[in-house]
Amino acid sequence: MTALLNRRQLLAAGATLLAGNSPTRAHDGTVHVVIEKLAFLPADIEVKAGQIIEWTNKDAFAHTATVKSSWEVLIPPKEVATHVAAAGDSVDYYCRFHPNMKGKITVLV
Ligand SMILES: [Cu+2]
Repeated sequence: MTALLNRRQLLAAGATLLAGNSPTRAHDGTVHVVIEKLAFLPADIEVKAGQIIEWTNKDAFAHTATVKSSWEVLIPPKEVATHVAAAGDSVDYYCRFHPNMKGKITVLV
Protein backbone atom coordinates (compact mmCIF):
# COMPACT_ATOMS: atom_id res chain seq x y z
CA MET A 1 0.00 0.00 0.00
CA THR A 2 2.73 2.38 0.96
CA ALA A 3 4.67 1.41 -2.12
CA LEU A 4 1.67 2.15 -4.32
CA LEU A 5 1.22 5.55 -2.75
CA ASN A 6 4.86 6.39 -3.29
CA ARG A 7 4.60 5.33 -6.88
CA ARG A 8 1.60 7.58 -7.35
CA GLN A 9 3.36 10.51 -5.80
CA LEU A 10 6.34 9.84 -8.03
CA LEU A 11 4.15 9.77 -11.11
CA ALA A 12 2.47 12.99 -10.07
CA ALA A 13 5.81 14.65 -9.54
CA GLY A 14 7.03 13.37 -12.88
CA ALA A 15 3.97 14.71 -14.67
CA THR A 16 4.45 18.14 -13.12
CA LEU A 17 8.05 18.14 -14.18
CA LEU A 18 7.17 17.18 -17.75
CA ALA A 19 4.51 19.88 -17.96
CA GLY A 20 7.01 22.46 -16.79
CA ASN A 21 9.54 21.46 -19.38
CA SER A 22 7.16 21.18 -22.29
CA PRO A 23 8.76 22.73 -25.36
CA THR A 24 5.43 23.94 -26.73
CA ARG A 25 4.05 26.19 -24.06
CA ALA A 26 0.90 26.91 -26.00
CA HIS A 27 -0.58 28.94 -23.21
CA ASP A 28 2.65 30.60 -22.25
CA GLY A 29 2.28 33.29 -24.88
CA THR A 30 1.70 32.37 -28.46
CA VAL A 31 2.90 35.34 -30.45
CA HIS A 32 0.37 36.49 -33.00
CA VAL A 33 1.11 38.12 -36.31
CA VAL A 34 -1.72 39.26 -38.56
CA ILE A 35 -1.21 39.43 -42.29
CA GLU A 36 -3.43 42.01 -43.88
CA LYS A 37 -3.12 43.97 -47.11
CA LEU A 38 0.31 42.56 -47.91
CA ALA A 39 1.89 43.34 -44.56
CA PHE A 40 2.99 41.50 -41.43
CA LEU A 41 1.50 43.18 -38.38
CA PRO A 42 3.51 43.68 -36.32
CA ALA A 43 6.51 43.31 -38.59
CA ASP A 44 8.96 42.97 -35.71
CA ILE A 45 8.30 40.44 -32.99
CA GLU A 46 10.19 39.18 -29.96
CA VAL A 47 9.73 35.61 -28.78
CA LYS A 48 11.31 33.15 -26.41
CA ALA A 49 12.67 29.83 -27.71
CA GLY A 50 9.86 27.30 -27.66
CA GLN A 51 7.13 29.85 -28.13
CA ILE A 52 4.76 29.50 -31.04
CA ILE A 53 4.55 32.17 -33.69
CA GLU A 54 1.12 32.16 -35.25
CA TRP A 55 0.36 33.97 -38.49
CA THR A 56 -3.24 34.73 -39.35
CA ASN A 57 -3.72 35.48 -43.02
CA LYS A 58 -6.64 37.82 -43.54
CA ASP A 59 -5.90 38.33 -47.20
CA ALA A 60 -7.65 36.44 -50.00
CA PHE A 61 -4.41 34.97 -51.30
CA ALA A 62 -1.59 32.85 -49.91
CA HIS A 63 1.50 34.22 -48.20
CA THR A 64 4.60 32.65 -46.76
CA ALA A 65 6.95 33.38 -43.92
CA THR A 66 10.23 32.49 -45.55
CA VAL A 67 13.69 32.58 -44.08
CA LYS A 68 16.31 32.39 -46.78
CA SER A 69 18.16 29.04 -46.77
CA SER A 70 16.22 27.94 -43.71
CA TRP A 71 12.56 27.36 -42.97
CA GLU A 72 9.38 28.39 -44.68
CA VAL A 73 5.78 28.42 -43.54
CA LEU A 74 2.95 28.57 -46.08
CA ILE A 75 -0.05 30.55 -44.88
CA PRO A 76 -3.08 29.87 -47.09
CA PRO A 77 -5.73 32.57 -47.56
CA LYS A 78 -7.98 33.08 -44.53
CA GLU A 79 -5.99 30.51 -42.57
CA VAL A 80 -3.55 30.24 -39.72
CA ALA A 81 -0.06 28.74 -39.73
CA THR A 82 2.50 28.34 -36.99
CA HIS A 83 6.20 27.98 -36.38
CA VAL A 84 7.89 27.11 -33.12
CA ALA A 85 10.68 29.55 -32.41
CA ALA A 86 14.01 27.84 -31.81
CA ALA A 87 17.04 29.27 -30.08
CA GLY A 88 19.07 31.06 -32.72
CA ASP A 89 15.96 31.81 -34.76
CA SER A 90 16.61 35.54 -34.78
CA VAL A 91 15.97 36.11 -38.43
CA ASP A 92 14.60 38.38 -41.09
CA TYR A 93 11.84 36.80 -43.10
CA TYR A 94 9.76 37.70 -46.10
CA CYS A 95 6.91 36.45 -48.24
CA ARG A 96 8.07 34.39 -51.20
CA PHE A 97 5.14 35.62 -53.29
CA HIS A 98 5.45 39.26 -52.32
CA PRO A 99 9.12 39.99 -51.53
CA ASN A 100 8.22 43.46 -50.31
CA MET A 101 6.50 41.87 -47.32
CA LYS A 102 9.14 41.73 -44.64
CA GLY A 103 9.23 40.73 -41.01
CA LYS A 104 11.74 40.19 -38.27
CA ILE A 105 11.88 37.67 -35.45
CA THR A 106 14.09 38.21 -32.43
CA VAL A 107 14.50 35.26 -30.08
CA LEU A 108 15.17 36.45 -26.56
CA VAL A 109 17.73 34.48 -24.57
CU1 LIG B 1 2.59 37.45 -49.55
